[in-house]
Amino acid sequence: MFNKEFEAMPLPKMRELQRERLKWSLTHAYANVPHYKKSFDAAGFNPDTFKTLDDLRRVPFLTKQDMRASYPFGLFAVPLDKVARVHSSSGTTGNATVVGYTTGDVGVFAEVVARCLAMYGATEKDVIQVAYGYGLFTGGLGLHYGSEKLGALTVPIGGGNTERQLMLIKDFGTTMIACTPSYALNIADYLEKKRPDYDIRKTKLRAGIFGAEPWSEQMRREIESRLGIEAYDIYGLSEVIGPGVSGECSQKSGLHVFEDHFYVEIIDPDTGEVLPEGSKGEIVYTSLTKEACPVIRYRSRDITRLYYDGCACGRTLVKMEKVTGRSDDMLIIRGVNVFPSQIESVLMETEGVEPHYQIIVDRKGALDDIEVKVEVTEKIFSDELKVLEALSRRIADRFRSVLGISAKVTLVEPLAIPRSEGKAVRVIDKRTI
Ligand code: DLL
Repeated sequence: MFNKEFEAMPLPKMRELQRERLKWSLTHAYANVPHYKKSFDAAGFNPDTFKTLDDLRRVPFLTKQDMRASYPFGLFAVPLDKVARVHSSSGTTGNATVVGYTTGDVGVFAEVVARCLAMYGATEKDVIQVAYGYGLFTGGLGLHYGSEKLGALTVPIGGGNTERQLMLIKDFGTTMIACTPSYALNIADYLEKKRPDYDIRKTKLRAGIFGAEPWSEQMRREIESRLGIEAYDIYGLSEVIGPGVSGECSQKSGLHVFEDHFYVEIIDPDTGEVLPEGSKGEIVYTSLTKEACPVIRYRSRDITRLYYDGCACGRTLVKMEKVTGRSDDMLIIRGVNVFPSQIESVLMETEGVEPHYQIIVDRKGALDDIEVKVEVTEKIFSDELKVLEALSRRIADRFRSVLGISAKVTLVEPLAIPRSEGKAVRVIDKRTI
């Protein structure tokens, strides 16, 4: 264990630690963030009255909309000169979610990722190739600092360029690769189709650190057998810290949540009621130590279940079931979070486009594939082909720059998209997970 004191802490001691830290976090948020002052006051909650963990139920939730409305720095609880880093959850539009970290928060981020890596059996002898995107996305830098904290040799290659990934695996003796599970499958496809001469089993690669998007047990088996490695799950979300909120131990039977930093509850997504132990529902997070950007009862929209029945690995930390669904319409396309409403706003600012569109998500080979069908006006549709091509290229460029995704844009004639009697069917997700 990377930090046995916390990872194997006796439960009564952990609950007491959480109680103390919760009190600090609530007080810190209330005193320094106008949003929390306002929402706590409106709910008649004063952190001074916080006594037991159950008192948290009296505290209002924080939603993604609240975070967006506070763009960019409205939820920061410390002055900007104390903020050492920012990350952002998606795109570059005004409604992205921005999170800040003090130097202390950056240290916690590295610590929780290092704990995950140690759970997967990594030590300072490992060579960890970080193939998550670097930049505003938390994946690249998150894994990077965690790997350095562990003392492993860290290879900051970033996402994409499969040929180069394969070259470094061989030349640098990479033992672990961190990337999205769909990219791992993409590497397997690439090897089969383009590099039958490259025997990945003859390299030192022995494990993968996969997350940022849902993936099934079936995908795990496929990755493990095609690449000849162990596939481990890493989970997290920018609002809470990034990757490293939880990770899988060698038992591969749920992800341990680092409860000394994150307090978790499961609620009914419709009523907001806290559900009894073991129930499936939406997981809600409260940060216990975050200085720059405390989150209090953040509604993740991720659906899971918590297990409090101990683990053969010796950790006492609660385990969460693999996340396989969400309670909102957020799509995760190749690891990038996209809301249909963001696609809509790009379309709405484009001249000649009708407010009728359909988003079709599928998995082509290993990678997510997205097509946006857009109705155009009669006038545009009867225009020359090159006018239509230029328009679809312009829309695709906007998707790339605003949302960070490459989508196929298909322009269709007026009325081509089926109208529905009730809610319009905007998204057709053909992926099985
Ligand atoms: O995806 C952080 C991350 C980076 C996690 C690298 C793991 C590895 P966001 O971009 O804010 O942060 O997206 C967070 O992605 O609420 C889940 O819906 C989904 N997600 C993340 N990890 C997993 C996972 C990063 N292991 C959102 N399994 C979350 C299922 C996941 N879903």
